[in-house]
Amino acid sequence: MEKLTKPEIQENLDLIDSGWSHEGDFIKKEFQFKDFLQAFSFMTAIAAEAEKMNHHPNWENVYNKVKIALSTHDAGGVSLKDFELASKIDSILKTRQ
Ligand code: H2B
Repeated sequence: MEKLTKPEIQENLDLIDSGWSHEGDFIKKEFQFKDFLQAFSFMTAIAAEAEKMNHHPNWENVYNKVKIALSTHDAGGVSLKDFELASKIDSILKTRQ
C-alpha cells in the first residue's frame, strides 16, 4: 500500500465525510456511547474486521469513549487501507445507532 499525499488524504476524507480528520501519519475519529459495554462491544466488532483485513487500529478507550487512529506502518503514513478500515468502522457504528 502506498502512502497517500496530503491532498489525496483530504480527497478521501471529503469522500467519506463522517468526522475523520488527518493528523500527521494518522486519520482519527472519536466515538461516544451510552456506557462502557456499548463502547467495548463496538471495539469487539472492529477487532474482528481488523483481524480479517490484517490492519489494526491504534485506539484508546475511557469508559464510554473510544478514540481511534489509523495508519499504515509499512507505508509510513496514511494509505487507502486506512480509509477502507475507516469505512468499515463507520458501517459498524451504523448497525448500533
Ligand atoms: N495494522 C496497521 N494499522 N498498519 C499496518 O501496516 C499493519 C497492521 N501491518 N497490522 C500488519 C499488521 C503487519 O504488521 C503484519 C506483519 O502483517
